[in-house]
Amino acid sequence: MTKSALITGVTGQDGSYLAELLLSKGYKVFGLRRRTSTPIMENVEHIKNEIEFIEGDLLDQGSLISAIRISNADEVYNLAAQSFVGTSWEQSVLTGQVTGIGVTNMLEAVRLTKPEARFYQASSSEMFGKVVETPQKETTPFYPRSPYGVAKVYGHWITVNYRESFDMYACSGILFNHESPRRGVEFVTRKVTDAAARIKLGLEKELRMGNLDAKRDWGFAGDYVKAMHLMLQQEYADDYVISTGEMHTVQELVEIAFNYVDLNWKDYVIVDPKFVRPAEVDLLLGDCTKAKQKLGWEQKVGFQQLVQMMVESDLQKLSKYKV
Ligand code: NAP
Ligand code: G4F
Repeated sequence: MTKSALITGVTGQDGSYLAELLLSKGYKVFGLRRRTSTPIMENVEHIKNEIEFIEGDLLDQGSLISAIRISNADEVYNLAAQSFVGTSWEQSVLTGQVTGIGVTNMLEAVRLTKPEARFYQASSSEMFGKVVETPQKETTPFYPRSPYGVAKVYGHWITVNYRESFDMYACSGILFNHESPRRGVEFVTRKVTDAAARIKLGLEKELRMGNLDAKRDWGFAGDYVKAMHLMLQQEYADDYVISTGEMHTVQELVEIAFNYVDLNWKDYVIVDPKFVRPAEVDLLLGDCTKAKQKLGWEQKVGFQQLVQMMVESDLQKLSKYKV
């Protein structure tokens, strides 16, 4: 029988890759989309006729109940969030409402409407924040360092709580940073690859950055959505860290991107305090042994290949504007 899935955040980076994956597996895919004055469809333009869109918002309980009713989803992937850490200091209340309470709104919609549906929550390595052990795994205590991280900790624990209280099949994927050509341009990887391409094409002269010493465990979004799907195909619901197990600095990211377009990054990059955060997460490094052993998940795309893929994509997108 055809399975159906509801994806919140379908227009985002992960939502679009997950929709592609589920469509390729024969799912009927429903996507929760916010009403916007101008549609934001770039990431799903190529599959928009295969997805059934339902208008709704994580802050509007009625629309979530309707979405579960309309989709009759066997699997619900809650990917929607105010997902940019930087903005979470400027819009801390909204971030708490959407990224935190929004998870309870979604869980309640499932519990009241189709409690047997399987539920995936997009938890984050940002919950580890000021890390208390390295590498970080499922049992590592959380120490969030931003309003976003705090909201994600709430979303994580409410998911565990619904699993334990109502016997729902609810999983949290604790995903480390994952990127792609579909990443929003405010995130550091895409900001750098977009700028390297612009500078190469004569469209920009410099790149203003924050903390170049921050270290992250960066993977490819296309690999990571496979883990989300695998988590909902197990006998029991559980939580899993998904990561590459490799850490790189922001400076290494900059070097790879600028080298790819034959430029010396030192000639263009300026450190600007405007992009330094009120509280920084200095390093994140994941240990995904559990996911490898229990889900059989593994990453395919390495860091250098990922950065080069993103620069190449930005060069292609921008080449028509070359001066
Ligand atoms: P993204 O590209 O920023 O996508 C976020 C999605 O959420 C967009 O579709 C956005 O819709 C939607 N959204 C925002 N507010 C909403 C609301 N109030 N109601 C309904 N939809 C709303 O994020 P992503 O990188 O794909 O990440 C997916 C999820 O994984 C997020 O929860 C993120 O926090 C989490 N996560 C991401 C990473 C990572 O490295 N990418 C790592 C760990 C966890 P619009 O298009 O209308 O803005
Ligand atoms: O790319 P970022 O903005 O990602 P961040 O803060 O790690 O959050 C991302 O990953 C989380 C998983 O750990 C997700 F949950 C979250 O939704 C999001 O997808 O910044 C990465 C690092 C930070 O240390 C930041 O301070 O890069 C540093 N950085 C240095 N200069 C910069 C910049 N970040 C941005 N965005 N812009 C800069 O100019």
